[in-house]
Amino acid sequence: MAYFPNPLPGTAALTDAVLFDQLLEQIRTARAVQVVGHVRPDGDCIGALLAMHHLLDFMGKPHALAAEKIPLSGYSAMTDFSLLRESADPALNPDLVIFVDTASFVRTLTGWQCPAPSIVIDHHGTNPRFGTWNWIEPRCSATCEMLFLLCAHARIPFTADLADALLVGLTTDTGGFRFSNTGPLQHHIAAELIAAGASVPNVSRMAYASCAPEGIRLTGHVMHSMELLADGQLAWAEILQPVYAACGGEANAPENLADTLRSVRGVRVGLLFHEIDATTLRANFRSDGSIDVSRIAQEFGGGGHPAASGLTLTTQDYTADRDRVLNRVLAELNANS
Ligand SMILES: [Mn+2]
Repeated sequence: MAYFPNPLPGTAALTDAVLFDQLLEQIRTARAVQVVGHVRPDGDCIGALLAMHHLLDFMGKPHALAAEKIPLSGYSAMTDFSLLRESADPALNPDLVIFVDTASFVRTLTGWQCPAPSIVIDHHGTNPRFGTWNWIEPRCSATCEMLFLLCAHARIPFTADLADALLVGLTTDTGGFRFSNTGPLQHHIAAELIAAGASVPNVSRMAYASCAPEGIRLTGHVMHSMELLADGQLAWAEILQPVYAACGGEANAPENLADTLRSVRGVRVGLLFHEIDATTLRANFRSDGSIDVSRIAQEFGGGGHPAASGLTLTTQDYTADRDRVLNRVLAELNANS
């Protein structure tokens, strides 16, 4: 098993030894820990939940893992994926809660009250720091990158399972090491994780080659129905209820479907709308970096990263609210042309 006693190049600036020791002390002195991720957990969130599971196992702490609406995905092949639950464990009686990759408390568990002091570990710059202890690091590409730093600091042995979990998050939140959040450090960490036993083919298959057939049809629909505005700087599409109904619902939609829209030449913002049901509109934003889409999402109650963000609206009029968001993006493009 691998240890990382020597800091990798670039980790020193991201490693706050005082804070890390404080967080580890809270875990060490806890009796039982509930770990919570965000609704519809993505690869980074599922990787972070399972990485926390391995860390807590190593520290001998009883724990439970929860996130709502876990999608049907290739991640189910990960070791101990079956430990994930859609709600908090009522029998655990935790005295510490750890939130991973959760940009806000409303994106956690419906109707649940946090029963204990909490640690928030997240890389979304829009995070309001809703925990008792907050480690928010927008310079990290993934929450799994943060957990790599924490585990390395704690001298946790990097088993193949832990390395796999962290590599899933690092791979998916960097878009397969293609996004602007990818630098030398992300490649260094990936190299260390692979050396520790992470499987690149398994991670790639789970993240990119486990799509439901209906998910490919949804991708085709988005590609086919895409519309361009603002002289080709904005590419947008929508998945309306009948399309979702025909394709088995949102659970079949591939993660990062909106990236497809951003990939068109000359596009600065890709915007994908989902008509989830009669009163729910969801939107995903992707930017080339020239527009901070996390600020726009935040204006509508959402959040995320400058180049990748999202929002969920309760709506009485889907089309009117969709156009409100579209016009807001068009205004931003005009103001920054
Ligand atoms: Mn993330």
